[in-house]
Amino acid sequence: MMKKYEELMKICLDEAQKYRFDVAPNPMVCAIIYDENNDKIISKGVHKKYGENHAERNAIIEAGDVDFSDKTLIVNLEPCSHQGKTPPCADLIIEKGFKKVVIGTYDPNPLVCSQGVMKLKNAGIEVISGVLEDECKELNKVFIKNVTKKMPYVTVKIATTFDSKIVTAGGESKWITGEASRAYVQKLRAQHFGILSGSGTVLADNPALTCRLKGERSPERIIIDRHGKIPFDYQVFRDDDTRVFLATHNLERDFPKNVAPVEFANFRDLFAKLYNMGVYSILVETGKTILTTLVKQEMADEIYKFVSPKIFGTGMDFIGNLNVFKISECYKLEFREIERVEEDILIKARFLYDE
Ligand code: AOF
Ligand code: ZN
Repeated sequence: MMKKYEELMKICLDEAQKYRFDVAPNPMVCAIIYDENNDKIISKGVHKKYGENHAERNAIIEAGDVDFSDKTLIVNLEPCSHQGKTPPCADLIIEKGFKKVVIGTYDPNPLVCSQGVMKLKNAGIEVISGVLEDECKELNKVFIKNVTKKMPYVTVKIATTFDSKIVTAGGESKWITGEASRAYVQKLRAQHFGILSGSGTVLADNPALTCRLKGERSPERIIIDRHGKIPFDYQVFRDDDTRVFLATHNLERDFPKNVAPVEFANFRDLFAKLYNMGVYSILVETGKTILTTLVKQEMADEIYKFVSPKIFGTGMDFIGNLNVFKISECYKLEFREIERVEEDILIKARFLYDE
């Protein structure tokens, strides 16, 4: 049966992710009601919009007038136990008399946090947890950070040579990685709420920082420009219905109406402010200086490093001085995945910080 649960959980993950931007800062959740005796899916329910029905409730409504007493509910997140904008799913599941509940991962929301499972178990429902747990956590990594830290989830994207260089000794940086890697970055942009870049990169390349994939949404732009050096006719400031946050200390300018200046003390302060304005995840695409500061301030959650099979020898390293003199002082990561992207390799790694 475990293989079957995994197969159904995959369907949940697939369905849930379609509503990433509509449900935020809530998690992406899908529930399936399954008849084990007849190997049949009875119904599917998805959490589709923040403030509206949770996945379990939608699956139950969709099932209609059914006897639930021999049915299994599969859901990628622990059913909630609290009264939020909607009533507790665990209570509804108990009321309907389900036989079994299969969950992917526990809900880290301090208001739920394994109390949903406890309620179900106390009511005599069999609970199986941890089905495709890693995948379920990965899907909702932004929610997990949001609900536990009230901060956006921050992913740094870098493209380097095999010897971790980002610029040649002669000052060239285009292009280090291949076309497939650059197309992959477009997909990443579409999945993030915000994209962050700095004045160095913007002044050098005048990038648009949009997602150029058809039908996909572009992230909101966050530009770090402490001294207000970037002219407002640069591409990042154009008015295209996407909010632009300008992180700056120079408030003396007349800002275009689509540009919101944000004063900040450090990255923690800036990110907390952005979180409160609905920027729940950020893709950082900057140069060495900002990346170094970000890592020093322990504000990056994850790094996506595209490595191209080229060697520059001398040139600019992707990261600068972190004041690490002893190995025991180094910044630590955990490798999560390695993917081949045509001629390049993508390494996904998570930062490990002491709590
Ligand atoms: C579930 N199923 O589909 C979702 C859950 O304000 P509310 O009522 O929408 O509650 C939001 C919280 O409920 C959210 O922070 C998370 O802990 C949980 N989300 N739970 O059982 C769902 N979206
Ligand atoms: Zn719920």
